[in-house]
Amino acid sequence: MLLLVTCQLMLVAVANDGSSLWLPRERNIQPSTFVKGSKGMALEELRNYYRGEVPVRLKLNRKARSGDAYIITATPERITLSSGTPSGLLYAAYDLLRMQQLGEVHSVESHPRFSLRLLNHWDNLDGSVERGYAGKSIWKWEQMQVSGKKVIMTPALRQRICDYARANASIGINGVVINNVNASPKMLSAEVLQKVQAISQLLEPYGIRTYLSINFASPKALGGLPTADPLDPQVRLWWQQKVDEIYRLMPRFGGFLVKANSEGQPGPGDYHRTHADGANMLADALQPHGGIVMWRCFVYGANHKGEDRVKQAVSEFQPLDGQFRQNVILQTKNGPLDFQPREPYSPVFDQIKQTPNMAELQITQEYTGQSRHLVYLAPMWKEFFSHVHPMRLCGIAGVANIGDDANWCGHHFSQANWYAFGRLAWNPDLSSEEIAREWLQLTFTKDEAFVRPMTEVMLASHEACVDYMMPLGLHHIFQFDHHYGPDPGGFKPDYPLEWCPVYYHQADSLGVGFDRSSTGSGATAQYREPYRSMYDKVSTCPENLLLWFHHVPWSHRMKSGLTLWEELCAHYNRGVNEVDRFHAVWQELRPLVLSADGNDARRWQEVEERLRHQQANAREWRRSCLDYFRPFAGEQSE
Ligand code: GCW
Repeated sequence: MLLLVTCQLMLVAVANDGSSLWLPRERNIQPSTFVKGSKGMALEELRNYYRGEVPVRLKLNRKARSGDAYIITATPERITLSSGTPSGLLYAAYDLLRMQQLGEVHSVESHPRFSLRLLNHWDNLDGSVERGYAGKSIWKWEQMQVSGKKVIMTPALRQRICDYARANASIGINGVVINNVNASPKMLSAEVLQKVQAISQLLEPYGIRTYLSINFASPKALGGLPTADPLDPQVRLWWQQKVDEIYRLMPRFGGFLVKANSEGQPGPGDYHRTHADGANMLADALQPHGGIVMWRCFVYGANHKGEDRVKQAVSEFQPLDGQFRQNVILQTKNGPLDFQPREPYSPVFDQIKQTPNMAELQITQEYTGQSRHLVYLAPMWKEFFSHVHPMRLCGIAGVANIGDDANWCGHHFSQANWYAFGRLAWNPDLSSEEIAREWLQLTFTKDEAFVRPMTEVMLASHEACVDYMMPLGLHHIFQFDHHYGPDPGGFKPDYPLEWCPVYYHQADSLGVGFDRSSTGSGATAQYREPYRSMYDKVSTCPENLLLWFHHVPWSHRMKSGLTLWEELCAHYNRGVNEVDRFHAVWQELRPLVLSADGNDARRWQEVEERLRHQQANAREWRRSCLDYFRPFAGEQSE
């Protein structure tokens, strides 16, 4: 009898696969009657998930001019949520639910620091995801059938998209670009646009606007015009009509994201026009509808071919500053190269003064272990904000790490990066630690014996990754194309030099590192003071960026007293030891993870396997890099 009962209980306890993210897991069987007030998604969410007995009132004050800001007033008798917008109320509702989950409800006044808090999906129409490590795209185009003016979607797809919208809204994300910046012209076909409309209708109740990446050659590729020249009247008319068509379908459509004349994508340069000509043409079409253009500064290898790659964005865009329409925003990656484990900030943020700037961060871990390594990115993003003050940005975009894997992000701990991105986009003053603690408590357990050591692991994980991959400012020594493992000797004569690792470390018998100082490529001159002078000299350059800016002799004495070579070895060793330590902590915490809600064996095991893999990878990085650099440094193998 006892055995039977135990078996039944085990059947009931379905393995936690991570699909519920950080959100409350238990829905009320009967919607809560304690919640009253203005209708909408906030009311629905609280009815379903609020479990307290203190009555909650939702007040929508349309006269308030504070956008999505909200106030929660909590007294022992009543909790009042108020905002000027329905989405503000929704954010307040999620804040209340979060406090409920964390076990302490208090009064709050909150407002978002950035008005644009966007995810950028690099999802393709064929279901693949560029740099996606969590399965296929969540937009299942084939599960949407267009029938006349209607789109019929499978219930599973509809549910997944709503869950996705809900997760985003719970952390304040208010817009999504749903397709890859390497955009197919087909994205703007009538049929696909109808499907986009169906998606946007599911996102909208959660305060999320839809945006699209466009292919600049669409008038030619899709519209059959002989040119896509932005100054051609027919081309301009084509875009105008396309934009009008989009807004007829989606009156709250957000606008376009554009990658032009970069890595083979078409752009205004194909017609000897500038980026401003291209952006302004689109801006003119979008302006009557209130739409925006986010024009990417990730441009190299075109007009400034041959120049140090990290200088090219400033060379290209700085002369155009002041020529863009008001509804154009320049979107720039945090660093001047390409989402490396550590980069200095991009000097575009210093040099573009008259055009609004947005920062692009990469949540998907293309260069930080993909979905195999536990690397918590909040500390890296905070480092960026410490140089580029959030006040200088009007928005922030994160390249999504979301796919159709059950747990959304491949690695259970990669969910923390999605979460941290949203929380920082709302409030960049939150500390990495606060966010990690919060996420761990919501996602695993509130037990301090678990939260404390795992917070520490998360906080140490980014620096560990830098140490075992590319310490002291080394960069881009990844294997070609997939960018996963190490290849410090990588060189392919048929590839652009700026894709080859050897171009970036410049190792020789004298030293290692890329001289970007005033005696080298002069990239340091693109920075504002005090950074310009600081980065320019070996003696003042922060050691964690030394080899980014300087070619340094192997015998150079570091602050520790070690030679450069010895210091390099010490960092690689530290990185490996750190991952070993993370694994040991995770093993020790097994009983706590498992007892959290009795069904967490699966998540524990999946993280365990990935940590073992990370350990092996960290060793591989150390071996491969030190073996490669050793002969240059004139050292004998051990
Ligand atoms: O990081 C590089 C990636 C490309 C990506 C490109 C970009 C979408 O390797 O896959 O393309 O940057 O940001 O445009």
